[in-house]
Amino acid sequence: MKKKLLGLMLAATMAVGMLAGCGGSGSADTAADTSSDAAATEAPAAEAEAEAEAPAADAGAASGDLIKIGFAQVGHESDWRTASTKSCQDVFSEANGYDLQFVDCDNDSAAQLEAVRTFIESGVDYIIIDPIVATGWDTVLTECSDAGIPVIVIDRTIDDSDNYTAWVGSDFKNEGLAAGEWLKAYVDAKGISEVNVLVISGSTGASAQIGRSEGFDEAVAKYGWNKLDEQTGDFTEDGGQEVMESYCKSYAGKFNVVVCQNDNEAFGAMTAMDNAGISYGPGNDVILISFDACTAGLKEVQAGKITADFECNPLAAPFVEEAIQTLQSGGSVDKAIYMEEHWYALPDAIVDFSIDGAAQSMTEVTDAVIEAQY
Ligand code: GYE
Repeated sequence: MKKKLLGLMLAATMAVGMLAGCGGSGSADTAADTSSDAAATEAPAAEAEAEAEAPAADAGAASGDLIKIGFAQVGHESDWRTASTKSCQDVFSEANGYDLQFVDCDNDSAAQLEAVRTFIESGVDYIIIDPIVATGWDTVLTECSDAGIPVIVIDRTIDDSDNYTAWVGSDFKNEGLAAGEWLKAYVDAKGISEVNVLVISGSTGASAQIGRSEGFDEAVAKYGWNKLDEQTGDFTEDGGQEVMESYCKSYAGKFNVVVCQNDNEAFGAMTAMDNAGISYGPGNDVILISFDACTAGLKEVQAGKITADFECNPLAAPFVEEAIQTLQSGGSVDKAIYMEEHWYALPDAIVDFSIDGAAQSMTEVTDAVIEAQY
C-alpha cells in the first residue's frame, strides 16, 4: 500500500459523528461535546481534551487502492454482536473501498491477540479491536504503533493502555446508573419498599460488564437495596438461563428484581422463570431489567416481559469509517467518541429520573420504534 503523503496536517479537530447510527438513536457525541443531550453520556474529564494525532506511517491508501482493515471482533454471543458485525461488514465493504479481514475471536482473549498480530504481519492499514477484556493490551498495542498501524477501538474499552488512535462506543457505567436510578423511581412510583435484586452479569472482565455492574452497584449502595447475588451469564441466552435456573432454586420467593446485563441473558432468564412458574414484567412479581435494547429485546418490552431496557448502540462502524476517512486526509480525530443511547419501557414503567442531576427521558416502545431498531 503506497503512502499518501500530506504536506498539510490539519490542526483542527475534525469532529466525528452525527451519522445515522440506528433507528431514531443514531448520533454520537465526541468526547469534547457530550453535554447537550439528556441521553448523552458524560465524557471522563481526562479524555475530554484528548485528541489523537494521525500516526505518521502507513495510514494512507493510494487512490484506487482498497484500504486494508483488520477487525478483531469479540465473537457471536448475542443479538447485539450480530448487529455490530453486520454494521462493520456493510460499511467496510469492497464497494465502499475497503478490504476487510474479519476475525470472530469466539470470546477467546488469546485468539484476539493472535488476530491482531496476524493483521500486523499482513500489513493492514488500520486495525479495529473490540476488546473482549479490558486489560492485557499494552504489549500488542505497542507492536501496532511500532508498525505504524492506527488502532481504532470500538465498543468495549481498553483500560491498561491509551496507545490507540480513537475509541467509539458507549458509557457502560452510565447505562448501569440509568438502570439503578430508573429502578428507584419505578419502585417509589409503585410503592414497593423492599428491593431484593439478583444480577446476571456479562462476561467477566469485559468493560461492558464492569461498567454496568459499577453503575448499578452505586444505586444499590445509595438506596440500601439487598443485592442477593451476581453471577455471570457470559452475555449468552444459555448462560442467562443456567444462572437463573440456579437462582430460582437458591432464592425461591426471596427476590423481586432481576437485572440481566444484556437482552440474550434476559431471554434465558425468562425461560428459567417460566419453567419455575415465576411471573415477571410490569405488574408481575419480578421486575426484569435488561441492557442492549436490540429489536428482539424491545419486542419483549412490548410484550410486557422486560420491564425496562437500557440501550447500547452497536452501530459504531459509520463513526469508525468517518474517523478513518479523517485520518486518511491527514486530520486528527477525537480520542473518545460516545454514541447516544435511549432507555425504553411501556408507558406504565415510564418514570422520571435523573443521573447526577441530569434529567433522563424514556422512550415508549411502539411498533415504529421496534421497526427502526437494529
Ligand atoms: O451488551 C452484549 C454483547 O460489548 C456492549 O457485548 C457489548 C456487549 C453487549 O455480547 O450483548
